[in-house]
Amino acid sequence: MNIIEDLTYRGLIYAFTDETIQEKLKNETVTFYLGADPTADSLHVGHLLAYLVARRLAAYGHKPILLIGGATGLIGDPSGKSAERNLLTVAETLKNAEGIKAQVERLLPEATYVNNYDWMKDVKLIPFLRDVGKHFNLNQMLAKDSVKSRLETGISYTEFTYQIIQSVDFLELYKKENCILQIGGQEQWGNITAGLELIRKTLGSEHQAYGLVFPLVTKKDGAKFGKTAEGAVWLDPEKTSPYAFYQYWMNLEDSEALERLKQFTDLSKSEIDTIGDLMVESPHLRHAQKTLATTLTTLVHGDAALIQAERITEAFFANEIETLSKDEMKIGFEGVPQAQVSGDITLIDALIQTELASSKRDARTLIKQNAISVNDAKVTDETFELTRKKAYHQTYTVLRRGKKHYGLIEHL
Ligand code: 383
Repeated sequence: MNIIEDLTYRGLIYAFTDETIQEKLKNETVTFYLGADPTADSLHVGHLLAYLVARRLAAYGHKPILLIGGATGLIGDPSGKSAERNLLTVAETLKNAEGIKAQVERLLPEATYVNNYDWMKDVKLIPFLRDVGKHFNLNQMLAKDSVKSRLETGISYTEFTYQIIQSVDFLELYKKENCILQIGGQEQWGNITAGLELIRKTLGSEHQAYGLVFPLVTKKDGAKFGKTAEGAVWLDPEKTSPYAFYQYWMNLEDSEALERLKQFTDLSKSEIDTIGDLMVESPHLRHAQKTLATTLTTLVHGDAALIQAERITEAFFANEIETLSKDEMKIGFEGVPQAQVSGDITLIDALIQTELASSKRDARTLIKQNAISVNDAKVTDETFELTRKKAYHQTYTVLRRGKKHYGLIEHL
């Protein structure tokens, strides 16, 4: 498979600005760039896809430049956003940029890193308007999706200007690094094509640069990819634990998991086909989900984090929660209804506080029906007390209603 066939197989091509870049990607070494704005302190799995596309291009011999938008992060990209963003302070963006860079470096250590703040910070208004602004046609700027879609609801001059700044970046990297290709998600199309035009208008029509955008990852049911009930799936282990990250992939539907294997792993078509066959033979083993979870947890968080995520998963599966360390329990019960109590508490109150029962009466009925376990032992005594002494690590008591509904009491 050549790179174009490979990207096509994986569903990673939404559009090229000009098909001739396909030949260059097949036959030459192309310097390309991908940008991200430090508008949050971490990337999420949506960004991960973009960096994996960059990695794929790099694996075929192309040269990646990864841009951190120190300047653009201060402005706010309106692309794909339905409302104006709040401005971040310079200090916030700098801090975010550091976190993001560390995450990306893990994925693409060999790439060249640049920050557009370096060339944007000294730009002077009058030369900017004369040298750059003159090349931008207002009608074309207004016609970009990012702007057009906001004309009714409102867009500030600040965000309206964003496309010009991203264009200046492309021009800068084209001139300095011979970077001829910019990649991004499909919503970046308007910004990328604005850059191509600026390059042509500034340097002359023989200066061709290109864009490649990949489709936004969508789920069949229309739900947003990369979100759990608790919010985005982040790459920062403090925001989404490696265990929660692992679980995210483990819990995908079969058909979605097979699609994600193409997009998010380096497995070949025949390897993915084999996994597809195994999914038919023994779907309960969740081959696709497991491959995704192990590969991506290792890639993003490392081997030790994978081992821990697997240990927690296994302990829950085998009902051996008592084998987990205190930290692992905390991680494993994230997102489960929890209550903190000082010292001891009655089982009935504990069931109510963890929302496993809606009232005392409900709690009593559940206990009588044999539906409640405490630290994995069935309890039928309505007067049962949960004591700190008997808690795991003298801290956690695990409540369970039926097979699957957990609650956690943390004894302070
Ligand atoms: C800034 C300056 C440039 C080139 C690009 C940029 C960033 C760009 C942007 N990208 C998104 C982001 O930062 O806003 N204007 O969150 C996301 N990207 C990538 C990909 C994606 C896009 O970082 O579709 C998802 O991850 O393009 O939403 O000179």
